[in-house]
Amino acid sequence: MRKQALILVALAAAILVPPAMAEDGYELWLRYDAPEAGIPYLPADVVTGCTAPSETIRKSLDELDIAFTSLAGEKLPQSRTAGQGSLILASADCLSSLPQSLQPDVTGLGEDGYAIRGVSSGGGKAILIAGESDVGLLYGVFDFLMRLSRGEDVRGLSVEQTPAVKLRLLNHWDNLDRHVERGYAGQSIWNWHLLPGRVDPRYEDYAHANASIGINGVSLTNVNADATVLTPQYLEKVTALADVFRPYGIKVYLTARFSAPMELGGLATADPLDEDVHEWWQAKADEIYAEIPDFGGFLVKANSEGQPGPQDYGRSHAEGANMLADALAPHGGVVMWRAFVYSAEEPEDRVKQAYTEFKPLDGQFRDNVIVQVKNGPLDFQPREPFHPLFGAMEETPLALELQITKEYLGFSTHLAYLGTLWKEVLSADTYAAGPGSTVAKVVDGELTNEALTAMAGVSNVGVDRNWTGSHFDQANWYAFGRLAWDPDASANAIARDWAALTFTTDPDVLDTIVAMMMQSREAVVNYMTPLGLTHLMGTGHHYGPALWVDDLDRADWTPYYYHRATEDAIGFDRTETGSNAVAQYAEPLREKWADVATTPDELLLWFHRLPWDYEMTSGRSLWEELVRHYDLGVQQAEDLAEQWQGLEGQIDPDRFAHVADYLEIQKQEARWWRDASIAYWQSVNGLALPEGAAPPTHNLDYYKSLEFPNAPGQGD
Ligand code: GCW
Repeated sequence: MRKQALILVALAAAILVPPAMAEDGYELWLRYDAPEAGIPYLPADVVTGCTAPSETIRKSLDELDIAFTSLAGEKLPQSRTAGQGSLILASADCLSSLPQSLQPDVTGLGEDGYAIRGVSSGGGKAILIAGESDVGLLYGVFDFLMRLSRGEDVRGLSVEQTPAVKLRLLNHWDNLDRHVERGYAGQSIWNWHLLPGRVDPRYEDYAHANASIGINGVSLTNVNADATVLTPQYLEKVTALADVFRPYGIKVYLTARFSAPMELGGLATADPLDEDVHEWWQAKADEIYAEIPDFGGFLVKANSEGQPGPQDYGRSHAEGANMLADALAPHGGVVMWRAFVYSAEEPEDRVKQAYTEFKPLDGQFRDNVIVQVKNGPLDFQPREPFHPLFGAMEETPLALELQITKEYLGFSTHLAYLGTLWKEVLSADTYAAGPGSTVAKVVDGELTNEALTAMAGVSNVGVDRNWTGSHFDQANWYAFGRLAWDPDASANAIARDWAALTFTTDPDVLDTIVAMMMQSREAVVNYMTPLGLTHLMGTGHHYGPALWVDDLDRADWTPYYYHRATEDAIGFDRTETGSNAVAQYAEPLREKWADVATTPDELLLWFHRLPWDYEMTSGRSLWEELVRHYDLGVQQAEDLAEQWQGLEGQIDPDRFAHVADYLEIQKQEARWWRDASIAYWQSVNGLALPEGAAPPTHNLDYYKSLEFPNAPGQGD
């Protein structure tokens, strides 16, 4: 009887006590897992200087509750007066209830800046987190909590942070039907059909994650825009999202389809110089701001890849952008006008066209226009030189657009930490105003003294439980925020911080994970597009190799356009004897890249067309060097998988297995890229494989026969 009762009790307990939740990545870098050695400091209580806390301050207090419950097992008590060991929160609007001696000077921190420092209180020490604005304070709270959960001893801390870039945006390429162009993490998180009736709690979790890394703007919709989002029916939905984001300091932006006045307003034209068109946009802006007073503005892709634009009416990009800017100006909104323009009819080298188009417009844009330029002149490739517009526009603010989603770097399955790619761009010297004129200094406005500065990242977020499709792709979202805040931050340090927050603070495990991340992007370059090759991916979906494609309607969408391989030579001549794209760069870069001898190997075939037997600095022929890079890439992919296997038991099992499966896919696809590339090059150059190199697993026809009609993330 007694035994039966015990069994019953055990059964009831099993039913009632839920099993510990497995880690699934939903918490991102905000798991607030206690560090191995415990948190080094536990505040006695929390004190705010607010008499009536704003919603943002309340979010800061909530965050402390969430974090300390997890880190220390209980919330911090809230006190009215600061004493020894207190954690004091203060912002300009949240000072008055603090004693005079503890009221910090928060001026000069900037609108989003914050300080964290030790102060004397109650005869002992306390920690003060101060922001000029409430959002600055929120950022400070996140920073403090993330330091604690990485195991940092925060007691002696003296931090002062002001973001280098004013607008730090995610750009979603999400369609209204929830398909995400170039999205590899499932459908769009915006459930337009159910909004505004159902405001999914995930929207707040998303805003929370963004705020934790300083992101302060979100463009909700695809740049291949649908005017429908500007209808009253959809604006109501947008308003619901803006309301969720506001306490987190995040503004909403929309993509504006240039032909909207015709599609929605019934006008006969969308000519930016037409009075009715101007009035239509003005009324639309007024309508939006009536509901969303802090609306950020419009992001526009015009006259590119089939999108309508001012050139349809013989007007310039500046005339188009200015018309929208005038509509937004009375409300303080900005226009982010994309420079990703190129046309199939235009015989000029595609990588030159944006510069050719925009350089003459320098100085013609309104003050609230920022021209948004991709990191490279082609299209988010594994490696490109920096875009020549950086440094070339002295009177126009330029935003840097990066792609967080990995359209050209193996979708979500390949591990490719983009921190290193982005740092390569940010630290590239444009020489625009002499040595040291880095892209970072253009982007943070220092070089040309711009007040309007911005960085945008094409989002990799979808409805997948782990948000980004793969666990490691969360690092790219995180790194984007960190670099938009501080372009001088190191890719290595960011990787380490992310890994410590995401997986574990064990230093040996961290060493392995960071080493994997730091080599991952170069591995992708090696097995996909080494030595300056570019854009060799499958047509449309961009999945896998398709080097042989040379017969599309648009030549500039074919891999052949970029590699131009013949029996004798390979590469795109961008020197004076070719397209002369080098002339778009300042000296001494122009001269350096025009000369094959001074062009670095990694950009060689981007700028030069060379015979297969060209002797490289290594002493090997170009062909041998190419094959060596493919082999190296495959080896690196294998190493990644192996390094991860070595962590078994030190990472929670579900995430460990998920990552391991993806690394296995990457390994196989790296080999596929190498084999298909070599098989194709051999069919063109007729050369034997260098000694020791393995023949491709299959023949070229096999690789050509592969089709992927349902590859994710395709455009229209
Ligand atoms: O990389 C290309 C993508 C398109 C995208 C375009 C752009 C949104 O293949 O899908 O369109 O860039 O940046 O506008």
